[in-house]
Amino acid sequence: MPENFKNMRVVVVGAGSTGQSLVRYFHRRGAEVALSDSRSAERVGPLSVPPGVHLDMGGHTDALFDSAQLVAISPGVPLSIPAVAAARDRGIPVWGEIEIAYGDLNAPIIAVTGTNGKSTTTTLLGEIFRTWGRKTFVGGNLGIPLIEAAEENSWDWIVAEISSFQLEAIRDFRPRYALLLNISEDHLDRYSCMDEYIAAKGRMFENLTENDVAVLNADDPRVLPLVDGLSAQKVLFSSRGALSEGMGFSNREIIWRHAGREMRFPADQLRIKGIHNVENVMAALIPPLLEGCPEEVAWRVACEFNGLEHRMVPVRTLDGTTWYNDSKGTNVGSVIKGLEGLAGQVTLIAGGKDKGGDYAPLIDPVRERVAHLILIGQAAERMDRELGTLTHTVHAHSLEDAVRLARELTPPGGSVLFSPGCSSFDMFRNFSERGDVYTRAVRSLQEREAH
Ligand code: UMA
Ligand code: ADP
Repeated sequence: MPENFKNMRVVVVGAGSTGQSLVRYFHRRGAEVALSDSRSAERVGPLSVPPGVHLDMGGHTDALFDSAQLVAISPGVPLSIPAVAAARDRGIPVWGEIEIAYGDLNAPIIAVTGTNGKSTTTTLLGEIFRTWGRKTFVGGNLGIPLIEAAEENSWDWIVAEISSFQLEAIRDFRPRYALLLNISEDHLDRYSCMDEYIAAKGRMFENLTENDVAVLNADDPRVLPLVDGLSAQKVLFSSRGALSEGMGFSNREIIWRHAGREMRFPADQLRIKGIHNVENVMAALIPPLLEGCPEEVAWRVACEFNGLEHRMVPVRTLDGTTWYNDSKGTNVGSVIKGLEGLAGQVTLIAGGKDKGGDYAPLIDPVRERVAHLILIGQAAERMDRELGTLTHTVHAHSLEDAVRLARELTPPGGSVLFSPGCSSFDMFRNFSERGDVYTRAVRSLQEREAH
């Protein structure tokens, strides 16, 4: 049952895309809405909110939170900031946008979380359900806030990418399908330790019942312990072999065994490459196949899926060197997968805003696969200390400079991989702006003159 928000005093925290969607949502439902942001109005910039909404910019005013009946929080705002922590202490409900959307949405939700592969898997799932003729909303952490789905509440399915930040402020959120792709180090600038990050991810399962399905990566040692004792049906996927029940991978075939039936799909037909993408495809096939989507439809859509921008995209081949854009590689786990997907020696451009994680898992891949390491951004010094002795390492003062250096250093036949392992916010607005800058710099390189 949707809450009745009429005349309720609601404070929305964070004036990004989530906050603005929340303001519009509550305003339409007759609430008395205020929007609070730590940044000044000037820095926040133009807002797409109705006139008459009270704006509390340049800090979070305690008195406003004191009188609130509900605080609706954006994912980028930690629950620990003083104004929010005080509201919680006084018993004022603090809900995230996911929770508020859940209370209103009529359609079943397929929620996708994990450290890497969420956007790829979410998008592919959406494509499969739409091609199957189901009216499907696709959004969440991917871009369009989930709360926007409530405006046209006539969906057959909702496919939502869900981040750990969003899960921190749920109460009843209960997806029909909960997919957990993998867990590796990330966001340790927000969480005090890895256990705290894992616990946030684990909250996706807390309201599941025996009528719901958890789709889980059987190969990841952090995944299964998280769902111990879960009453929901568990469906596993593994890229390390066929499973007697579930989705497996063997001899380049994806093998689905369920309820006494077997289906086989040749992975070489997929356009998206790499074992990590086989995992994403396996996870994305499970909900539609369980829901009765014809296997030819699901598999055709998976095969025709081109992947998303800024994820291991071959930008061009120039003088025998292929340049890859993996600007969305924002943690160590995704850099490792990026390197694994390339043959031969690689020039790696990495760095950006450090997230407090451990670079040690990169030691072996860098030693074995990276001929030249080119470092950019705030993290460059730390990465140099922890990885710089393993291979030839240089610093670049901009991404364009890094591209220029990579051109000089990489012999024909090699690969240049831009997979930063860090977030972009030290030098760019977001990962896509960063990827665009890289792509432009690579495209503007001139061919060497033939001798
Ligand atoms: N702010 C405060 N007080 C604070 C901290 C922040 O007022 O103490 C304000 C900031 O000044 C800013 C606003 O909060 O104006 C930003 O809120 P937000 O960071 O939640 O940004 P949104 O634009 O609402 O974007 C969020 C997600 N951002 C984060 O989780 C950080 C987007 O994911 C998501 O696409 C969007 O909601 C729609 O669901 C981005 C992301 O980086 C892409 N996600 C992380 C990731 O993928 O690794 C989790
Ligand atoms: P997310 O939304 O979780 O950040 P994306 O689909 O956008 O995931 O992919 C982000 C990065 O992670 C890409 O750069 C890609 O190379 C890498 N990646 C994608 N899928 C996986 C996976 N299943 N396991 C590990 N790395 C992955």
